[in-house]
Amino acid sequence: MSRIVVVSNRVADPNKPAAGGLAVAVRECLRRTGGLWFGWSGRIVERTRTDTGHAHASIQASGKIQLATVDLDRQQYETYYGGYSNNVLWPVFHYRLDLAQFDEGFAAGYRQVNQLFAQQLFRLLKPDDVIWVHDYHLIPIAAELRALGCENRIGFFLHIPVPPPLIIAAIPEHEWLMRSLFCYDLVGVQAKSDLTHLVRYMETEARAERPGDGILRAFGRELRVGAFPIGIDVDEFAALADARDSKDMYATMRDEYSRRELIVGVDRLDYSKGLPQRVRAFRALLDRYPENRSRATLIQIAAPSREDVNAYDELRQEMDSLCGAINGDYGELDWMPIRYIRRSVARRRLPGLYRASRVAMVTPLRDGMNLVAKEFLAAQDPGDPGVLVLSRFAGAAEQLTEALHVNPYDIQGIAQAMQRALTMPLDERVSRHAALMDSIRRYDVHWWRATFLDELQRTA
Ligand code: ADQ
Repeated sequence: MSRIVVVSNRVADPNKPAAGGLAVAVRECLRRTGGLWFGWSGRIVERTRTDTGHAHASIQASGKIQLATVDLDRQQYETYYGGYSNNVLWPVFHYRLDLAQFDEGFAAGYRQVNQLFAQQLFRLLKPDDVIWVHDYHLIPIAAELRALGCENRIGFFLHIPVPPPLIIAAIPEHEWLMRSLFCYDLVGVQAKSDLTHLVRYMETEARAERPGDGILRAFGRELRVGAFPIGIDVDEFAALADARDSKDMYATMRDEYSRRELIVGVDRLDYSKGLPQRVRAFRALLDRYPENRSRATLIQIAAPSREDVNAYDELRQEMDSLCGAINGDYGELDWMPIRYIRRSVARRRLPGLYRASRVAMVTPLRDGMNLVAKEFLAAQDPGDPGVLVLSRFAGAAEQLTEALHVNPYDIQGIAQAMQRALTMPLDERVSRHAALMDSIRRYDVHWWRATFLDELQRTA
């Protein structure tokens, strides 16, 4: 069997609990088959311009998995990662052209780091390796590998949404990115709506032909495309829910909030996650349905990320002020309406928090998938489950049709859905949860890995 080579921006230690969705999924994939995981070490080192191209990846073994990592210097980090990845591709792909900072220096740094990664990786490849590249940081790496003579199968999975064609076309380098995509054998996206946008983009901007279903032809190459919605490891998450840390968390929460209904939100502190809208909706809930005062508590966990990006600083200030105002206006000596915690919660404790909550708010303005929605469901007691309120603009909405769907911009609509969730009868909660569990079990992370890799193996 071919060796699997996973390439992602960051490489995580497979022995430590993984924080993000991508890290969880990749670790799970490599643990089964073994293989090589290549990417940035997360270190920023001092380096002169002249020696950047010659640095070798450092290699470490972790069980059946080999980890190959490359350091970046400050300028590379600021242009490739902070600049092009987080200030161009992330906002544009989340429909936020207003936040994009198109800067030639960012584009140059992005290209240079992708070239550097390709050079380092190429040295480590064997002829029958199957290469699986992840996410927007690395779109051009296949083109760089092909330029070096790499003929391996290369697949690409995009974890974030794909916006409509004219939004992508606003990126000054979009044609170059599109040509780079055609150097892959398979490009996977999360949702059907993403696939529709991607195909339309390639037809209109590259005049791609469609010789068959899921096949695009342009620039003398044939590319397969498909939607592969990412899932979670349901059994692993359920086992976490039954373990000590989670049970302790559950007991603490139930003890602390014995007279309250908990509404929970767990996100990265990111403008795509719809956090201010959610907090405003909670305020509307207290206004419109006053029976929730002294009764409902919103626990919002928001892990800081990309703190050096300006838009994140503004979001942080907005959240501080919104949450402070609600607690000031509505709080009682024995009741704080919002517990806003700007930190991450250890993964092993998360299921306990989810299980103690009556409602989960997953209301991103745009999201590739959103794994928190699936994790919340997996952590519930099937006999007395909580209710998921889900943005119709999360990729997960296509699959999780029995959740309460909301428009994340509609504050009153979200407040109504919160109220409906808080008052939903047990039999309805149970039947919705059972249907949702069927879906996340069927399309779990094992399904995702196997389907993508099978499809990649089938490419010519
Ligand atoms: P993210 O934007 O990071 O991922 P999401 O899928 O919701 O979004 O979360 C990823 C993981 O991080 C989950 O396992 C979650 O439990 C964890 N997490 C998030 N916030 C946390 C917090 N405050 N404390 C502790 N853990 C937290 C990107 C895309 C998504 C896509 C994933 C996977 O933006 O759309 O679902 O990749 O493809």
